[in-house]
Amino acid sequence: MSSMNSHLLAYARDPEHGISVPVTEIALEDSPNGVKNPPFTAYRTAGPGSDPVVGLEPFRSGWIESRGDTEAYGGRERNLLDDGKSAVRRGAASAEWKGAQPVPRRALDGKTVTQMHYARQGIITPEMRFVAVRENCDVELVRSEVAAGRAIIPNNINHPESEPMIIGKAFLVKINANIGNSAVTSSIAEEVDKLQWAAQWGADTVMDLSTGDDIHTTREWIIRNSPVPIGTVPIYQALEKVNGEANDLTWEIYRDTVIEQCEQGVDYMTVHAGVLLRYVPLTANRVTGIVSRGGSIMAGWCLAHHKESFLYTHFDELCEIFAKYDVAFSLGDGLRPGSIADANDAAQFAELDTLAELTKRAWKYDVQVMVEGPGHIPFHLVRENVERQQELCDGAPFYTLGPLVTDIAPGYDHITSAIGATEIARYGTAMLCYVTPKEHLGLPNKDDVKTGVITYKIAAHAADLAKGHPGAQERDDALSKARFEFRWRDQFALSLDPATAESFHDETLPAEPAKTAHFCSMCGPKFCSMRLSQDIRDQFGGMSEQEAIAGMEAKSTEFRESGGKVYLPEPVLPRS
Ligand code: IRN
Ligand code: FE2
Repeated sequence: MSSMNSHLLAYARDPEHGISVPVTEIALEDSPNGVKNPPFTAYRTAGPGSDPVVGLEPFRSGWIESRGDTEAYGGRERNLLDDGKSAVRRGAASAEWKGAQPVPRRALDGKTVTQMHYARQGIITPEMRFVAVRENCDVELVRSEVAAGRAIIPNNINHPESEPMIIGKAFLVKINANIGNSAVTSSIAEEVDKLQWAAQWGADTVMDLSTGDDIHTTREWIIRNSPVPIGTVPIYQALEKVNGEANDLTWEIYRDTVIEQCEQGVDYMTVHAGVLLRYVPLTANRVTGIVSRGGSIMAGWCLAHHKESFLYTHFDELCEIFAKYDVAFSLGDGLRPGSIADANDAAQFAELDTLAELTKRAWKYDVQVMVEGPGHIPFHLVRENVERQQELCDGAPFYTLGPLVTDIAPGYDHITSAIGATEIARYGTAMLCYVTPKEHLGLPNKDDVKTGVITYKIAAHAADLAKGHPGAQERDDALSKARFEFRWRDQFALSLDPATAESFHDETLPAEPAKTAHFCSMCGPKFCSMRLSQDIRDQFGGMSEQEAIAGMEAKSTEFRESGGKVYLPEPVLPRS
């Protein structure tokens, strides 16, 4: 039996309010002394699962409609350009799509439908209750953190399939996985598969960074199948609409792209509105210049037109749009450092000042905000980043890309960045954007996505432990107990990647009896510290000190008389 089979879909409930939250229940074996181990309940990002061509059930629709502050409408005519390339109409989910074609909703005139708006009125929404069950915390903590802007619940009213989750430093540290096709690779089905794969391994949100053809349809399928919030960078699609000519971008093209994505159900959008014209020269002497894609598009536009960025000058209109759908800002760090040499420089911190100003502007509209951060930062300069952001942005959630603490290990940048990510999360970063082993080298494949997600689960969890987050240690304790009791299957099942743990174990000891054996092949049967300490407990438990000393002397004599060898040959196990 594989240890993954002991992972079951179950529900944690708030019956009084009719809330059911999918969780993963991990069945455990009995301890050797016969004591039962109750199943372990783990936070679940994978949702209930869906057929890609049908999508998930829009279970939040009733919550949204019953508030009476939204209307269904036909959707914007999105035949934006005459070249036909960007024409997008309703029903664009493609011929193979078998699910319902959702009709977009928006706030009624004069209404704001953001979770921040409700929270500030003292209203507790079902979304907040869902989050409280998930986080195992008081719903008032959820409401008050959202009201204060210190946490966000990204859930566009047009993504009713998504399970509400919260990003904020008072809660579990979250991770984001980036997926997306480029012009040459992967199909729609492959992208949906990547989404489900990332969510299965623990991505709390997924960003669709698709460029190239079918961008609208790919995103439609991803959203309809996504139990986690979906983020995008709309400037990428806007750039496609002007055939890659950054200079041809206009506010109108950008705005229409944003509305198109709001109607589809994108939950948060990266907006690089802090790249101001006067900051661009600050990057001139950098080792790696501007490494952000969105940042370089906007810097190029500002220079070409010698004008302030339209994202900055039209920011209030963006806030009005986001307030109608409950889309959250992820204020992009377009001037983040792309090398150790450029860390914490004038350009980076100038942009952060502007992101702080924009955070407060968005809050005036009750629009939810998180702030993006770096990048490449040496370890000793990491902490300053989050402390500065928290101070300037009045506690708005920080969302960082790593940071990588060295530049010298391409191929291993999931590791160089997880080191920085752990440190930055420990001091209050709320969400970590994963980095895969392919960073700087190529488009990640499925294996890279999994490696990135697991690596970042480790970073996020290590930070939860360091923060003393309530309950964070329960899984460590359950796994360690299983390890000490030689419940190998439970040890695999409780691990972040059961299949890998089990296969590594089985590489040397594949036989079924080894799944309960009191040793593994690392130290062998006679030199297993866990086994020895269990023997000690068995022999000396309940003894007086003198009895114990006498017992140990007897053991030491036995050890010397038997030849005094630490390494003895491994016994041969029967093969199954
Ligand atoms: C996160 C923090 N800083 C940047 N990120 C992510 O990087 C961002 O959310 C997006 O997924 C990705 C690419 O952003 P650029 O290169 O366009 O800035
Ligand atoms: Fe980089």
